[in-house]
Amino acid sequence: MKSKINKFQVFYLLVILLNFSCYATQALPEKVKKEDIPAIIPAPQNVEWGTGYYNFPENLKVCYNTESKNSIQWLEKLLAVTKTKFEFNDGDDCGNWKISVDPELKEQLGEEGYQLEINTSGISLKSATDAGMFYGIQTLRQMFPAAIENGKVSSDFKLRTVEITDKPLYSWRGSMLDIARSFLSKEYIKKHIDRMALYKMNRLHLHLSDDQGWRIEIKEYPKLTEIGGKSAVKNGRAGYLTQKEYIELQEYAAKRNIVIVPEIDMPGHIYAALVSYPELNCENNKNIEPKRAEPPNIYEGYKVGWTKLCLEDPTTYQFVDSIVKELAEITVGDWIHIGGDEIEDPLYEEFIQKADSIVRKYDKTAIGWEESAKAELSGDFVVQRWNDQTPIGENQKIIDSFCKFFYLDHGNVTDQENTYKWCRKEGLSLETVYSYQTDDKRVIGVEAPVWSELVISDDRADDRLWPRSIAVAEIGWSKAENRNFQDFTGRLARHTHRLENLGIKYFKSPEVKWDTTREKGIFSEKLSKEEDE
Ligand code: TNX
Repeated sequence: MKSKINKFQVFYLLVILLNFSCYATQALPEKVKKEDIPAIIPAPQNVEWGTGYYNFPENLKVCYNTESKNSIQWLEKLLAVTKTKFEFNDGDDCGNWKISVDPELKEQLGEEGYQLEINTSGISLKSATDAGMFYGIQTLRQMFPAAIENGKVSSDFKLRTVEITDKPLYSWRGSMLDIARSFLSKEYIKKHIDRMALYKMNRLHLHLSDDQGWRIEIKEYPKLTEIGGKSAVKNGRAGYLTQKEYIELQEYAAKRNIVIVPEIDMPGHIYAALVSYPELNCENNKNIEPKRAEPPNIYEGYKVGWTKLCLEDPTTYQFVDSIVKELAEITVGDWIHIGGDEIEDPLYEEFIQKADSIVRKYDKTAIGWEESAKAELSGDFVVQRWNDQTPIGENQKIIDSFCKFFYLDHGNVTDQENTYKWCRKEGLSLETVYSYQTDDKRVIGVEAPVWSELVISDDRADDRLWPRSIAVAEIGWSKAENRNFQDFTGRLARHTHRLENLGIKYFKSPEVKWDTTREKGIFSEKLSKEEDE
């Protein structure tokens, strides 16, 4: 039989297909409004929403393959807060939810990607790794009613059909907590890890030492915490993590695909160590203004750049070696951050090179603030860029933390109380943070620091971190062409109850139409169409 399709029809079909693929990431089926589809943050790379629904069942059979065994605990956790009865079975064809981790998908989905398909009869979730599966489950979590975040929900909800293929733009999607100026407890840090995980962030940098305090137990130098752990910035909190607590935090983080990156800030920002071990002062005290560090004179001020290790004294390097050695022994991640910011010294470059080789000796990779790039660095050294004043080698890896986009100790709005504004006088609005973009090929990701000279309570930390960290998460995960501030704030508004149910004391950024109208809880994510009825 002769084909009924002529070449014009083929041409039109091609035009339609091409158009469709160009807009596939934003495509919505006809008559479906944005408000009617789940608000996924960060925006996935590729989504095709359908028009149908999968009715969440009262009884559910989940079928998983052996490789996904580690990850299914997260799905169990999610299902446990619904009233659905569920059962998990190892096999290929034992239910209409299919979970599979398949290393062969690595080429397509990378280390952290996943594929989620919801059709009218069930769900399929695939990834090449545990991390990818974890993120697929986080996406699914954001499709469930917000009430799951703090209580049980009835099973009477439905999920829109969809096909998602998603993976991150950057491998480094970081948050930094300065627990040196003012301490944050292990419990707070765990909560922070949970919140980061919901938004697919994967690096938690802990700034563990500074002039005002030393926050990690070092067995060879016990006075670092006995003396240096007892001080803090004015009105801030003292304290420290024992090695046991640090390890516990790391394990908690690792389960959620988050690597803890410890920083010992050297050779500057070091008063707390000098006062704990005054023998680290230079003989002539030239490493410190105005006078030698000696107990009981702790430092609780705000000035930076006025202390340093004694760089001409060989014992300094024994100290650095011991600290890095102990830290490397208890750190599972690949990186140790050596600080390196804000000092002048003729021996600075030599110090950075020596510290870098000590870090490498203990099988870790060094990270340093951008000033480190003044020294000739080893190829693996990662530079954390904060003010773009230091030229960085062509092949060096970079984490972007530009203060004008990412220093969350700056105000959410202009002149917010208890915030700095030295880097951007009008503060860092949500839109400012969101507007960061680069085509610098050396950049492996982004990280937003919360310095804590003025962030001296949990509530303040929440206020500075949220919702701006969610913007950081989207910048780190979603490709620039999938990002749009208006669309982002629209989705964020629909996370209002989720954030509240998680107990986050977030700043109510005026750029977001926070959802104050809808009742909190079970039906907060009900489809708008149904609400109109
Ligand atoms: C800069 S930039 C610092 C911190 C301060 C912060 C205050 C950099 C690596 N260090 O020592 O806490 O400004 O905003």
